[in-house]
Amino acid sequence: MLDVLEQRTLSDITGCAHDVEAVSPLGYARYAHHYPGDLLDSILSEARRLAEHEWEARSADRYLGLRHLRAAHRAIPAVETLMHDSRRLRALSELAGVELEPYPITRAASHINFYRPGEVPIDHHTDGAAMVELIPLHTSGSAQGGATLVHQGPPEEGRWLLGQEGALPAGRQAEIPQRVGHAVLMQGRRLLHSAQVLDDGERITLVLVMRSAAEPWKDGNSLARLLLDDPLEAVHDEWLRDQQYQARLHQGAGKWSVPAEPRSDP
Ligand SMILES: O=C(O)CCC(=O)C(=O)O
Ligand SMILES: [Fe+2]
Repeated sequence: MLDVLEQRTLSDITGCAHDVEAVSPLGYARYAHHYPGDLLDSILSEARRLAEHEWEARSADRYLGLRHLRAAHRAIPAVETLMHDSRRLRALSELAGVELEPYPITRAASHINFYRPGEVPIDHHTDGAAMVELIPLHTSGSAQGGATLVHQGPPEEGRWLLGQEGALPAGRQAEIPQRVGHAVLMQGRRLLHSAQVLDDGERITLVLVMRSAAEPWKDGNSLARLLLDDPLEAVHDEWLRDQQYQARLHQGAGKWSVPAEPRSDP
């Protein structure tokens, strides 16, 4: 289903042999996605229509400076179709080497990001959820959509450098091109990243959010982080239900229980 163009491991990007917080060895993969053109076209035209009406007034206090439409799959049924497409999920899980599932908190499960010329599209950040798929729906201008910029080091080091220097060393940022027809699967929770400023064009990107089915607790979306974007009543019930689900999963896997055999310490 996917034709991989480029693929890098997390450890190759960060320089760390092991990352206990990672869900997969994958840093990112870029591929030709072959998703149905008419489906993506309908998502794009709905997104443009909604953007005009919905969020212009709220964009002043954007978290991460991002201009985006949240819970896109609720507003646009075609997003939901793509999000739950089992062939897609299988192909992405194969790329990641772990089973991926759609993110369960509706407000944070899919977005459509809008990048305009001359604006910083999104501040440096790590994602809340473990994995995202970035699918450019439309690009224009000389940079043809530009790129996602990824700090090539541990995300904690990148944050420290940002604090000290106010910027990341340009030579250490990987550029992942964002082109229509291609998509990027990225372990954005363990990579500090942002997006290139577009001088003269636009990019509209569909973001489909996922997590590891086996390790759903590897998740940076605390309730506090969700509340930066959403009112409590919009996330509370699903968040609580998911915490209960995770607790049951942990118990089943014995993750929090004491070892069955007492250790014989020397
Ligand atoms: O579109 C991009 O280049 C990056 C988007 C991103 O990092 C995000 O939506 O979390
Ligand atoms: Fe991100």
